[in-house]
Amino acid sequence: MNRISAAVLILLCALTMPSRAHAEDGYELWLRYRPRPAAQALALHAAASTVVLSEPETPTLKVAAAELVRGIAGMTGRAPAATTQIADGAILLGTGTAMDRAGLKLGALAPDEYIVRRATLQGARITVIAGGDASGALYGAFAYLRALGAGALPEALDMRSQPGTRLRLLNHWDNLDRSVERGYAGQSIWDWWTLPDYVDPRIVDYARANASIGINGTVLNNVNAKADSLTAPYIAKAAAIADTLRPYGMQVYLSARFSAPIEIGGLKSADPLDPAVAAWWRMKAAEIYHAIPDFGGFLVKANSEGQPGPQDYRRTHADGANMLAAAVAPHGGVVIWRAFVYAAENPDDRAKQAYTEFKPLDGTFATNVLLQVKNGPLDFQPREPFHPLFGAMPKTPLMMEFQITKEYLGFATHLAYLGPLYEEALESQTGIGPNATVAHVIDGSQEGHRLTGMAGVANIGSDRNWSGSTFDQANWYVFGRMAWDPSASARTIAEEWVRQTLTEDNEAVRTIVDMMMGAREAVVNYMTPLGLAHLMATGHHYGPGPWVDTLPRADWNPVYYHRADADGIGFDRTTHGTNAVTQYAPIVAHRLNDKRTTPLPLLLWFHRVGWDERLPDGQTLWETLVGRYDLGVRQVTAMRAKWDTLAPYIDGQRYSETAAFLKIQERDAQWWRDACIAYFQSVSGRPLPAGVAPSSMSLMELKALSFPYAPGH
Ligand code: BDP
Repeated sequence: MNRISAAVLILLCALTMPSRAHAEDGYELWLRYRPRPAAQALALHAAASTVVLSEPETPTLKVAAAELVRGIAGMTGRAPAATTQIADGAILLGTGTAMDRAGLKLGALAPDEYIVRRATLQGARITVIAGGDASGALYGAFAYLRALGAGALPEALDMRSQPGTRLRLLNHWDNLDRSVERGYAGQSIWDWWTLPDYVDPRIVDYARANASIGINGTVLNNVNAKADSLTAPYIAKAAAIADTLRPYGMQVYLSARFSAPIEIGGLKSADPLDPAVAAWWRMKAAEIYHAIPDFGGFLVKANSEGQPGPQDYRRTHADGANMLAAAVAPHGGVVIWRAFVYAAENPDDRAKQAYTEFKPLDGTFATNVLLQVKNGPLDFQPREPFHPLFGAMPKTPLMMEFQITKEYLGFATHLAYLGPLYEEALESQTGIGPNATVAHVIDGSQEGHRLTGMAGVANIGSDRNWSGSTFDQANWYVFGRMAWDPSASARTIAEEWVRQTLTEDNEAVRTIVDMMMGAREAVVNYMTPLGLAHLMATGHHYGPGPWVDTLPRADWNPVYYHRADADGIGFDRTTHGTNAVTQYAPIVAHRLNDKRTTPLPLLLWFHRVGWDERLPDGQTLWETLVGRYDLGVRQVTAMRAKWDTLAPYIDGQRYSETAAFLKIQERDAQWWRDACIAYFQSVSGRPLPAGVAPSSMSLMELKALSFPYAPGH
């Protein structure tokens, strides 16, 4: 006992005190490194007493070592010393190559891959944290700390992991005035005004958080881009951010406005086949790489929602992408071209348009182009089927685009853990081969691509808690973990996050994980059950607007999506309707073309169903629909009740904020339910099923609600 420092004793005492003693504001995210139980802390003293680098220090190894010191100090009360001596209890940190030279036979490791295991070197029992490269070592350090945080004993550790995708990117929809499109967590964390002279230290914590979950790149600016981002002053600002992120293995990317050669280059055209345009982009790329040698590349939203693009010159998306790809190729960069396109002039089912445009281009893209496809064919709805492009473009690397920020799922105040949504998309069977899931398309294994990636539209802002709410941090977390392993389990990741972020009490963990796992389904139920979509109010997308039918474009109106009338509801996308089903592989199309074999959660996405038609359980569609709305409200009420039991386990600030947000969510769920039932009843003319309460507000009152100052818009 005399070897236990006073600090440890203090920490051990602290462990017996209620966790409420810590004031927590969420800033530390999942990297809290709180004191470990005594037995584990003691084991760590023995097994993690020093940190030794296997090779000369690089900026990345330096931050990896610093993180180990910080984490172990937090968990045990004693910081391991940095030494150069191999002795019992050392953590040897570095690349596998250096360790092999030192006599450890680790074998070849891929870039970003890591091994964490016990080993004997020079007669000493040590822990090895080895990476395929320095970033691999950094990921290994975080994996080690994560395992300890989950209760692992240091002697038992034996882990090896490599990422399933190469580009694991956040997409910030951040504007140069620091507003964030669809952002609900304050202002942009990029303070363009003071950059590059002042770099907010917070950016270091942003980088740490991302590295801890394997995110290795970030697109700094909105896909609805300003050309100004590509001017010299803004390149210098981006370079300052890149310098800060680089040690953490993160690369910077920029959204490029296709018409930039005209707007900031003085050219008359942005035609991708015009040699002067191509030359301008080559020059621009060289200028960027001069300032940011490891610049990742360009993300492009073209010919979508009014953005300029190659089609303005009667060129194809491939012409545009390949011209930019040629500009960044000499520097090792990529072009990430978005498939989120739909055109006002095109009267075809909007859910079909991306496939219609891109499928014929398969095989025509340059080798450094990735096509970034949203998880579903519409637009980040609470539930959509998987996007039919997954599996339909075998010659093109397809990158997944998820939305982490909850534009269509109640902003930051509604609790909706997105792990199940991501998991549902990733484990969807594309039908192009046995067990050919979307995850296997994304990770390149299905079609043999080495260039792979996943992007998440960030929910990060200047709010102290980064994401606008405690539980929205979990969505950032699960995105990173699933980008690393697209086949990972949403539940396992939720539990991992809860233990690091909120509490380790087993009962409380179970309760919270259950809440999280059911939350997205509750949102689906009170907003858009049974395959409905896009019933949100106009513009800001908060709250119900199923009645909206006045917007200039047909496919901006909720009535376009639900198509409810006196007979029934739903969008016929079968072979008798818009034929969208045939965009899927035949085996999938066949199943979705038939009401009886379409999964109930997607019924109205693919089919038009009469109000009185009976579903497999014997209830009519009308009864089922109303029942789902009621269920959604009850599910939120149940979440609130569960959260109420957790006060003893959660620190005051995060507990009460979540409690208040759940109250908002319950009120909003009721509002959604009331509005949708009242509206659909006005259309269906059916009486409310027995025992169902009428809406507390009239349809007229509900329609009159307006929120011109909703955030993020
Ligand atoms: C929609 C958003 C809009 C984005 C667009 C996109 O409402 O703000 O610009 O997606 O992904 O969902 O480009």
